[in-house]
Amino acid sequence: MSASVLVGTQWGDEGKGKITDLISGDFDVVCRYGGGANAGHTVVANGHKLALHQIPSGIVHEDALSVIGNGCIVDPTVILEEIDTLKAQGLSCEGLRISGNAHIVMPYHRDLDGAHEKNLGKNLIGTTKRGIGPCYMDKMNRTGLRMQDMLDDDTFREKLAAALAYQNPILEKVYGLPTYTVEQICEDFLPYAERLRPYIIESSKLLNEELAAGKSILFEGAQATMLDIDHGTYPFVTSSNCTAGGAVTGSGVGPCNIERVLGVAKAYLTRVGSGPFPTELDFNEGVGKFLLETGHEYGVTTGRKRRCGWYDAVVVKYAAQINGLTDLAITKLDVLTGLDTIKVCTAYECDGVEYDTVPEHRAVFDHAKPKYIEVPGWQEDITGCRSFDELPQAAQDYIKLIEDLSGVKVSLVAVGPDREQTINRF
Ligand code: 2SA
Ligand code: GDP
Ligand code: MG
Repeated sequence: MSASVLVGTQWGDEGKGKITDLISGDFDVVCRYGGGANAGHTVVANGHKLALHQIPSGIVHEDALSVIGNGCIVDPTVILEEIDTLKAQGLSCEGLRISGNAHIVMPYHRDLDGAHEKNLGKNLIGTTKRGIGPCYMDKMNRTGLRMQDMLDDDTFREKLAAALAYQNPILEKVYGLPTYTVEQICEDFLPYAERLRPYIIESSKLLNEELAAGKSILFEGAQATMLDIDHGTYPFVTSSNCTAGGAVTGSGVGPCNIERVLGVAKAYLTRVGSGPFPTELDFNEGVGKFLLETGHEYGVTTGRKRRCGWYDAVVVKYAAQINGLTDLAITKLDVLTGLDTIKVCTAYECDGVEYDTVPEHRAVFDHAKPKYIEVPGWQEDITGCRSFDELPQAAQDYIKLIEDLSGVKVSLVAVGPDREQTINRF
């Protein structure tokens, strides 16, 4: 019995899709445990580039099962588009399974997400506008619809009628938005249900049966530690538990099954959306612009420019604690090539007090000023390196510094987007 969790250690887009694809060949099942179509996980392999939002990145390995766990929320339009795209690329979706307990993202969730953001004005969260917050609100409020409600048309209509009796007044009276009728939504959703029905299963049962049969599971985290609803920079976070603990509640397997927790960290730092970011650089000039352009830092789901900054060792150390990391994968090391020197944040100064861990109180973290050390960069192209020894000394030292500051072994180093462009130190 063994399960591993792969989790983002920063503010997302660390390259979780690439690392999941790389290691998922070693697992029998790959399972997403949280988030929805807000995620954008890129896989580059065998000459194909895939941007996955809902479906686990393990889908590329056709003999593995790809499970969307109960902790996820599913947007039927996005997942059906994704299934079509995968099939058009010659990939079968026969291994796809969707938890009947996963909640459905409805059209009104998207409307409410957009309207709420608009109302927040300059304090907006900068969401992906994929209806994530409103859908999880409905889940917690016990007014949501679940994938299992799609198994029977009459049940779907009945649940939808109850949901609309609650949602329509909010849409109309709070936000001045158009309301929905049951028929209007059923016109689109009943055909969606028809297509999705074969994939809907009792996922916790399946996952536990797989474990009992000696099969291995990789839990693929979406978003990241600093975007976690409990442990991130609230309220500038997503609405799910992205951290390793979410793998347990978001899938229904016991915590003792989890043997390893692999944290993915970018060799620098990016963030999309609002919220504190102590090591942020101006992406219009200098190193900030260099990272944006060299790293192609644009959102996979929304196309937004990502905010860029220096590697923040305090954030990754915090992620090591919150997730119980056993290993780290450092990605995009190649993007730093060409810099004379590289800065690494090792502590914050917050209102005259030094912190070597992320302050949990927002009023403190909002004022965090980074304290840096500066280390030599390297000029050599490292995209062809396949062993640690092939890396220039300065790049090796940078990785060792990351290990020292996080207390976690760096077991993988990515030096390019392709599956092959990886140094394995496991
Ligand atoms: P939401 O939509 O309610 O989850 O947004 C809340 C915050 O969470 C951030 N968030 C993300 N951050 C990084 N990457 C994400 N996925 C896409 C990608 C993002 C994109 O892979 O590039 O395309 O813009 C993601 N999803 C949510 C979001 O920016 C808010 O700060
Ligand atoms: P995820 O959300 O964590 O899966 O990350 P994204 O897919 O949103 O963003 C990561 C981007 O970096 C994608 O375009 C990847 O193809 C790319 N990428 C991943 N690893 C590397 C790497 O080591 N070097 C470079 N240059 N690009 C990488
Ligand atoms: Mg992403």
